[in-house]
Amino acid sequence: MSTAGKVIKCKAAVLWELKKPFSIEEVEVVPPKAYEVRIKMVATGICRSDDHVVTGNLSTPLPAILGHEGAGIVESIGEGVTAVKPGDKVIPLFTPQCGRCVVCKHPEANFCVKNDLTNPRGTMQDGTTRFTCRGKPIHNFVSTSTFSEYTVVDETAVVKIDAAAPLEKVCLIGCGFSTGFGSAVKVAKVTPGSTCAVFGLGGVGLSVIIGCKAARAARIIGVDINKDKYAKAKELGATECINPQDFQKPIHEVLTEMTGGGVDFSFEVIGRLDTMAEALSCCHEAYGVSVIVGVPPGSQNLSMDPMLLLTGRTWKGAIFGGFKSKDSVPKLVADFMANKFPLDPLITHVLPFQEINEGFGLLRSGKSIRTILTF
Ligand code: CND
Ligand code: ZN
Ligand code: ZN
Repeated sequence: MSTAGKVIKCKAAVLWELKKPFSIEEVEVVPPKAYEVRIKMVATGICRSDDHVVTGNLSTPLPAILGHEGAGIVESIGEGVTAVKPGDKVIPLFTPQCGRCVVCKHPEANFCVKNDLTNPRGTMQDGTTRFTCRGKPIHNFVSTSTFSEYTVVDETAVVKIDAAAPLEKVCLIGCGFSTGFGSAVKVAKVTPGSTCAVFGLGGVGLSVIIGCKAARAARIIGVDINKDKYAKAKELGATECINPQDFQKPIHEVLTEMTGGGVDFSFEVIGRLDTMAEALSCCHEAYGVSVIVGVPPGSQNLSMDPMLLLTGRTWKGAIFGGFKSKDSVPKLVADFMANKFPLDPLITHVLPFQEINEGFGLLRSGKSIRTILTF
């Protein structure tokens, strides 16, 4: 029996309050309005950005259904939707691509003005939400809300992918993989023979390493306080790994000495102000490029010595690896299908969706890289 045009009752993980576990609830998901798409989720990864919402580091209106790294199948479409049809395999896009705004028209930029990150409303483009639970409206999260059996997204925030793609793997292309990989190949533009330092060896940091290796960097130094992360980092291309806690001096001094003056490219993939400063300082004073990938704690500032930039360093940052989402995601899926990069090493755990709190526990304890929740 078709569900198109009807309210769907299904399970979703609702975050009612900060610093509380997710609550698996029955929610109502209303049909998509014009230019919207309702998706049956098949798999979703757990990214640290979702946890940043739980801790309060990343602000978004609550109660909300989080999750931004998913893949699913279109259940129904609203009026006027042309980009996808029921049955299509799709990836929701937490950075939309409307195709019409000044950012979408810019050849390099990807942070479409329709994003819900800078001033999050936690709604669809029309300012309302498609979820209710126990009679209350429940907010969306960054245009995606993948921690639900069904979700509704704007047509600008979803893209069709190869019908043969394994959704329980390519969901990582919805955030972690693309964010890390693009930060190396598109934002930093890592060059052959270069030296790179990657701060933070989680799912996103390891994807930076995959990107540095693909760009044929000669030396890739992983930096993490959890030594359990080193084996996987080396498997994916790190040539050495170091722990800041093993040294008496700041890690940027250690890296500057190890590399005879500083690395070519550094990446902060943790989300801390101190490591952002260390990553900037460890790149070469005359030509180093440092990229902020980690999401910093909200409303905190970092003071820095402008001399660090005056001598020639470049300091950048990007959302979603600088990729224009609609243009890039289907190509990245095709590249994965053509074995151009791996995703399997990033997946350490697979759990049924109902065990979402266990999945977050694995992330917080440093035991997982990516946990995939399956529906
Ligand atoms: P995850 O928590 O898996 O990895 C972070 C790693 O950093 C872990 O291996 C930690 O052991 C390590 N770490 C923690 N503290 C320190 C420290 N002081 N020094 C060295 N290492 C440390 O996170 P993830 O890989 O899922 O995400 C990484 C960051 O990227 C996080 O801040 C997340 O919010 C952000 C992000 C950004 C974007 C984007 O579009 N820019 C998209 N998604 C996630
Ligand atoms: Zn746009
Ligand atoms: Zn993410």
